Amino acid sequence: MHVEPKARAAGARIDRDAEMRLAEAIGLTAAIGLKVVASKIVPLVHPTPATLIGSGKVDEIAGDARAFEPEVIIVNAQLSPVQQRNLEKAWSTKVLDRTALILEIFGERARTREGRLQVEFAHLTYQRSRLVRSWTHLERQRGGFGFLGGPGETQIETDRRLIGERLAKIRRELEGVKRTRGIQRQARRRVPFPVIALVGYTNAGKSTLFNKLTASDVMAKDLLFATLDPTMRGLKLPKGTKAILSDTVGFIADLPVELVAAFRATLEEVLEADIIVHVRDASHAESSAQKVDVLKVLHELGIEAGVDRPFVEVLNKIDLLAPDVRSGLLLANGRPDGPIAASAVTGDGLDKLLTRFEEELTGANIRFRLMLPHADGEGLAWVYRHAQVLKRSDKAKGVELTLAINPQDVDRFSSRFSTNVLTKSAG
Ligand SMILES: Nc1nc2c(ncn2[C@@H]2O[C@H](COP(=O)(O)OP(=O)(O)O)[C@@H](O)[C@H]2O)c(=O)[nH]1
Ligand SMILES: [Mg+2]
Repeated sequence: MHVEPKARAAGARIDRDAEMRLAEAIGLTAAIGLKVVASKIVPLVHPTPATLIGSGKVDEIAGDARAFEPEVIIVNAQLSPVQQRNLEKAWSTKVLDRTALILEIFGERARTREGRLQVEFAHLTYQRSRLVRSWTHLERQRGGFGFLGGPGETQIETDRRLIGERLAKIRRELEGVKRTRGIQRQARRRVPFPVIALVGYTNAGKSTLFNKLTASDVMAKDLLFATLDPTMRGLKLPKGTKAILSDTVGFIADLPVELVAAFRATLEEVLEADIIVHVRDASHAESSAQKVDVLKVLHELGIEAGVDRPFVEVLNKIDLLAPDVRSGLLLANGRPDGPIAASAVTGDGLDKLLTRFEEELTGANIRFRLMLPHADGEGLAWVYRHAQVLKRSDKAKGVELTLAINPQDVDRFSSRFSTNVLTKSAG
């Protein structure tokens, strides 16, 4: 359910806003694996202290709750602890507000130690102020990350002192983690393939694109960690370059301020990416403003899109645009540094996108041409394991290969093959 304040709930454009916000909330709900059985927009004329929305609406939704018997009702607004409790009573259903929903998502997605601590911190701060019956149940049911483990929520409520102590401890740990962050990042095992990270607003189509690009790809099965982490999957590009595609939570409109640090922490993984892909909803009314937000946050994270690493902009959902606009955008797709217009649903433009990924990845590598004697089967095997074979021709003298090699592997390569190299060039 989305609650639309009256200040906004007037006029046709505003209706569209409310629809968009409801769509976003539904997307966020789906992101934590819940199935949405019903949704509605509730206009808010005067906020009611006890229940936020008016008693007529509370009754109406109580009827919906009896009809659909949901596990949880999500109110896309901030509820005070009292309002949450009253609504839970009126609807005989667990109630999550917007902050709780977003925290659930961040909790599932935070992977780095700093990320987990940031989310735990935000979660505990939130919990300290309210009854958490609904939530803890939800976590248990979905096998979520269950911050406090064993103790029941009544105990959590009655012992705020414990939460306070834990918060203080997290704060100290966070300071420690921040100090050593640089060292950890260097030490972290590099994924054996380049990583391509999808960023952008919620609902831009990141997950749809992620699934579409990796769906028919057998490589997903080859990679051990792919099965461990559902947001990373293998991807084989048109000429055979292998990469890992990584999905992210994405930006959320009107993010509650107390969640900003936790949100950033979920983007930590992006810092490691070799290519950053900004997925935009080209049909969205606020598409340009969203782009500015995304670039700003990336900048604040220390990522200079297009400067320190390749950056690709995707204008997604072009199937929703007028045919002439769509075909105009598709025509412009070939331009070297321009955006790629695409539709994750119809598949339009995705071939161009994959080609761009490959160009960006192989272009950053060092190229070698070399001649390997036919007898050097071991050398050939090494090459196929560690380099991208761009071209191969079998000649009488041996096998002539053109390779692209990751800069970090060049030393190893050079010492093994110094006598075989014919030419070397960048890019
Ligand atoms: N028409 C259309 N809908 C799309 C496209 N890509 C995604 N969607 C829809 O947009 C909504 C949000 O997509 P999702 O992938 O969950 O976005 P995410 O939040 O960025 O991961 C879903 O309802 C998708 O079906 C597209 O190219 N065209
Ligand atoms: Mg998604």
